[in-house]
Amino acid sequence: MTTPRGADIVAQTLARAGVKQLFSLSGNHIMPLYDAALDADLAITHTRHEGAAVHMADAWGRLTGEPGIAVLTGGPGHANGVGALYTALASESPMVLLSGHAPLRELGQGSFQEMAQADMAAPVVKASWTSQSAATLGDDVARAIRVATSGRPGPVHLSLPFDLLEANVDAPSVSGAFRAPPQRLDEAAVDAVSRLLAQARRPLVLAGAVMASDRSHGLRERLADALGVPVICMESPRGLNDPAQGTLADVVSRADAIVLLGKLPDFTLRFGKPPAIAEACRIAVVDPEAAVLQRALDVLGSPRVVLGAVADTLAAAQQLTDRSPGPKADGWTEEVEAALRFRPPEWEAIATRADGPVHPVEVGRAVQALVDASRDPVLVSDGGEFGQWAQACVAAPTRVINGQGGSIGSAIPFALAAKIARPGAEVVAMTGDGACGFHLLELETAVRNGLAFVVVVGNDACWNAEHQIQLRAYGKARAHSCELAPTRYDQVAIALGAHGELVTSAAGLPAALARAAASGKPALVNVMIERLPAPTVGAARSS
Ligand SMILES: Cc1ncc(C[n+]2csc(CCOP(=O)(O)OP(=O)(O)O)c2C)c(N)n1
Ligand SMILES: [Mg+2]
Repeated sequence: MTTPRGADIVAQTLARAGVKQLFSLSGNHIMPLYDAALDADLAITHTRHEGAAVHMADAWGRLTGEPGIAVLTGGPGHANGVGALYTALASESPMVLLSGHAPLRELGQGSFQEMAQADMAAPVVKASWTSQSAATLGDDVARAIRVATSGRPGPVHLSLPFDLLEANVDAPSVSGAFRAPPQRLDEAAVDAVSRLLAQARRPLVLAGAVMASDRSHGLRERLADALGVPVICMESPRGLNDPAQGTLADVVSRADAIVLLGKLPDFTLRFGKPPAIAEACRIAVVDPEAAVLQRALDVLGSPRVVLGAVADTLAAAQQLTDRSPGPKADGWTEEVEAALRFRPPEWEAIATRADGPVHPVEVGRAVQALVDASRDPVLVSDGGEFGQWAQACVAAPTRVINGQGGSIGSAIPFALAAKIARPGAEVVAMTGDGACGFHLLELETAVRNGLAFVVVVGNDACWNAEHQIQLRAYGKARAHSCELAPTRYDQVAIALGAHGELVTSAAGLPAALARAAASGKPALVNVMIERLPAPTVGAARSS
């Protein structure tokens, strides 16, 4: 056998870790990796923008629990991908960004596309570094995967200098595990958390993104059943005002005991200040990071925080499920479930004129029908006000949303990755017209790779979320520069080889969605919608 190159070590280490799929945009610095991918049997989905490749790796991480791998070229390619890492970080998604890099031997001499790549990625990843030796490239890759998947999962960046990828390696190091053992809650803490919940009258468990029903493989429901306590996963930058969670703010403000299970006490909880969380509420914080426990004490105040313990979210949830004293049955859980399900009753009566722009609730209704008719539906949601309507109106067992980072533009890459991860799934992405433009050309990637999914664009010809801020903050006369053209994104889709539908009335929506789903291609349904502010479900109930 010939002596392997550094690039072969990287590719074979990925293969040993179980990786089969890379998301990439090519470039000089990473062509050795493309070559090595052949022998390591790694498929490459080649995107049209580096940000899309990172979003795809993010969606892969969330949907499979295995790290998504993005491979970008050095310098500007890397820089183009960095912004998308923030979405993965905020959604606790395990993924690794491998970027080509100027050769070590030329650093400081003005090498082609030389850039401080690790420094650039550092603020939006768990760990970021540049490999320093070809012999230890395998260790670096193993460490990147281990860090991405352990504790609070998240993105990791590793820069791979070109000279290391090309170097022949006689004795590669093969140490380094791909997984770290989970951090378990100590038994005294299991007892204390169980007792706190059992003694409370209105207890809640608020969990971070990894406890979403699909990502936790139903552990969220099992924990709630075992404890007899509502377990609520918070994934939205709207936080307590997430319109997909009804009147969540109301039940959280009334809770007398809260366990923050991998949930940061951040802006989404209004930093726990009363009345968001009552002054008298007792709070336990279970988190993979010791630093978060300290932050929770500072933010929430020591008398309210009765317990802090380090543990991985899923491990702790499983321990609490196994040890729970048995369900309580006092009506509180039912009350909370009803609050989360609550939507303003007047939404049911919403019906738009036969010829007018469609109300987002009607779009949601039609998409829900498609979701309900599917065996394995995956809902993707993105965009400003339309994204909020989508999440409030459509429920699906598996969701990939742009998430707490609140960064727009990821819908089409997410849909693509979802279809690769789950080939049998019916993937439906709902996105605003502004957000869909970020990565619209990835429809060509989908066509090229034979991936069929449906993108529903809520087209209000506007960056409406920002337009609404202008209306609220500065008044109608000063609302400017947020208009978009009422663009025929459906025709763009057709030009790219995808299926396209234009919908200008609610009546035409179900048939257009059905044709899109049956087209066997990536499909874009361009729905001209009413330009409305995002729903405020909690406020609707109290008014
Ligand atoms: C990467 C990024 N850029 C800008 C923003 C600010 N932003 C949030 S929503 C929004 C408007 C989105 O427009 P569209 O997708 O059409 O949704 P709409 O609000 O019109 O329903 C903008 C510009 C952001 N959140 N993320
Ligand atoms: Mg819009």
